[in-house]
Amino acid sequence: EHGITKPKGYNVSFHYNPDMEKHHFGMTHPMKPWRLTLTKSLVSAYGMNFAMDNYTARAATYEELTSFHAKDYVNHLATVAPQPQPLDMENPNPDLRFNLGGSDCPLFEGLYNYCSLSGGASLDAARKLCANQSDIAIAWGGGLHHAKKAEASGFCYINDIVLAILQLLRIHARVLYIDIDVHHGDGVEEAFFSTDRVMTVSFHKYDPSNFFPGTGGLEDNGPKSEHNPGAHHAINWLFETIITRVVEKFRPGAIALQCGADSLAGDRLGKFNLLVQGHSSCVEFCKKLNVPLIIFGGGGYTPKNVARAWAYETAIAIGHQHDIPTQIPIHTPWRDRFKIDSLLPTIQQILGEPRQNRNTQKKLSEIVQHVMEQLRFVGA
Ligand code: TV1
Ligand code: CA
Ligand code: ZN
Repeated sequence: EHGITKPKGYNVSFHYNPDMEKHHFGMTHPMKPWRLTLTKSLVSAYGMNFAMDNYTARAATYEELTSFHAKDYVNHLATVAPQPQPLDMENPNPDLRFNLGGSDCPLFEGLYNYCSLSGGASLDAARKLCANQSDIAIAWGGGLHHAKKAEASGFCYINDIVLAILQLLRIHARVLYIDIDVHHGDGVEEAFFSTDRVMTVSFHKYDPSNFFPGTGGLEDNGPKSEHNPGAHHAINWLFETIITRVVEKFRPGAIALQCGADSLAGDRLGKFNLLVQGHSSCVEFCKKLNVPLIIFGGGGYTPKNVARAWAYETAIAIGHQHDIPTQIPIHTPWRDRFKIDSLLPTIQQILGEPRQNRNTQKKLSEIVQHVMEQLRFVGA
């Protein structure tokens, strides 16, 4: 009697594999694949699965992984032995092949399986869009935006987003990538630096000396060469104003949206101020653009908040955000883990005292101004 039904002629697909959550980065590591279990439990408790096509994602094949990643890197990932003990920030490993085995990217049991499952879900999602069988395809297990061609970085080993965008490019002339994780989407940006068929827009906290990965400043708009068609196709930072103009100029055939939930208030790593309402309004905005949309997860280090955001964003995708009760259903597994029984807690409930907004109006208009100038170089 949840009243959640499927809208006629509008398809949402949900790509998920419960095996992903069984993997552990280590006790003290902030990345908890278990947050996907919590997300799925909320999505199911609300009955949202009745309004979508649900798929158990398969693992990406070696051929699929090497459609972007270097073979020697993927071979190493497939064969390397797990570390006997994970390292932490106090005990770094001085000799890292492919940046693997340090504190950020530990070599844990089943790593290759974890990577292939994340990649497989995002690839399945992309293929549903390409086959015109979904209008919105969701892969919360993906969004691992820091992974490079032959290097792990920032909790990311395989860049499932790049794999998915490469699929979308088979069908679509131009793909827009948007990234609302609190960190800079450097791996996706770098992968498409020299093409004008993918525009990457990352919103993030930028503080080169104190915040990972330190890239993604305003001047970082793609290599500035007359002969590089990728120039001016990487713009960072502010949502509606910017995305509206970007879409007008770039006219993407599909949009790939990374929804890292570490930009939410109360995140263990992010230290940002967004409510689920603000974070998810980005999803709502992208949905209204009426372009095939693929949605990925990403960061998010306070599992209860991650689950709230991704469940609410799933509700937006299926168009039920206004008719679901904001009280978390009684029969939700692990309901006590949510502490506050609302799906949409207030800033007072999360932080007590809200954080000060240290972006000045002047700085914000400078950013918009700068982006608008860059956009003069984009499109026909
Ligand atoms: C083990 C145990 C690892 C505790 C890592 C926070 C830990 C961090 C840990 C951590 C941590 C980072 C750096 C330092 C660069 C390194 C999924 C000089 C309490 C997409 C990745 C952030 C974010 C990496 C990933 C960052 C994503 N912050 N405790 N590590 N070196 N790494 O700063 O964008 O969300 O913090
Ligand atoms: Ca970002
Ligand atoms: Zn992040």
